[in-house]
Amino acid sequence: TDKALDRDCTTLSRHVLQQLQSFGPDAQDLSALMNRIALAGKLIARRFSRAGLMEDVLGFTGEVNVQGESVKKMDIYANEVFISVFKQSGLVCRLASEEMEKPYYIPENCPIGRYTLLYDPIDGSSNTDINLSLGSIFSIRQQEGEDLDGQASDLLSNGRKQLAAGYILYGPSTMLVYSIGKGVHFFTLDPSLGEFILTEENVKIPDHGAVYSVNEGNFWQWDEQYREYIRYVHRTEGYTARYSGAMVSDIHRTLVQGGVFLYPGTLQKPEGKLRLLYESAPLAFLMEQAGGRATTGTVDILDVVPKQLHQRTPLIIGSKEDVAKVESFIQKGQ
Ligand code: P6P
Repeated sequence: TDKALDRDCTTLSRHVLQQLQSFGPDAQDLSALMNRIALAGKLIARRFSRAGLMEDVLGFTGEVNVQGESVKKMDIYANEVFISVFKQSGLVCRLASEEMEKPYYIPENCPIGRYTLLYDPIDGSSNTDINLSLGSIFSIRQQEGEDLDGQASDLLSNGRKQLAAGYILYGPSTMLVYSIGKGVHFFTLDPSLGEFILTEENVKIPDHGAVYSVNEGNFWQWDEQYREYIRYVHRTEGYTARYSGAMVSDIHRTLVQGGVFLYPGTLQKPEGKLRLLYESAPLAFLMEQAGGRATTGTVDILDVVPKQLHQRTPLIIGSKEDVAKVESFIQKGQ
């Protein structure tokens, strides 16, 4: 049959089923789950595409979230999209989100051993009102135990427990990138079909890239060893800087072109700004699947066991040679 036609028929759900042949009955569930994530992505992408044309999409709500950050209307809308999409799914027992202090329970979905979705509904929401790219980040885990106290303490485990992880990038095109532990795969939304179509399979990050991605506005907030690394890339031929303000965009560029993204701890936030369970761990899962690395600077991100749901972490992520270069400055500084 026609190659282009074959490709247009490689939808996300078909790809997940192909990936999961050895998973048995779980394959159907995870395929259905990924389809619900795709639906959430389509709903959010549609809203963004009309943001300037509709009332009540852009701007702030006037609220402050559990992170102490001012909440954008799109943060709330996107959070509610994920809840609504999964309430009817029959697949997910709990939703843990950056926008909610406690997980959202869906008891009617909850035979033991079902899935939990951890997500950042809109990552980089500072880009909402200026029409720059941003993303949603998701991570899927299997519930362990009965969570009778409603504290979801089984989620406080390392990132290697993730069954699947990925992001949706709302950019010039809307892309969904995911892994279920069998490589990293890119899908692009074809609005005329309303489907995410496979555009790249088994993506591997280059071992080195020219780009370092960090907010240099924090330069004097960092420990000296990070300043030493920045002085090194400033004076060494072949490096250039890119920083978008939305981690999903910066991570996607890093995945495609190579390089390193870093958000070190600062004087105000020694533990870093980025959250572990629904930002750094899912992206670390993807990056390792693509042959890259992700570390706090001293420990692999996927080995960190959080003490609380919204725990933050320093993050250095990208090509293994470039991550190692940053680590070498950290080790020198210790
Ligand atoms: P800063 C967005 O708020 C975010 O969580 C990431 O998407 C982004 O990389 C980072 O924070 C930007 O933070 O302090 O550089 O503005």
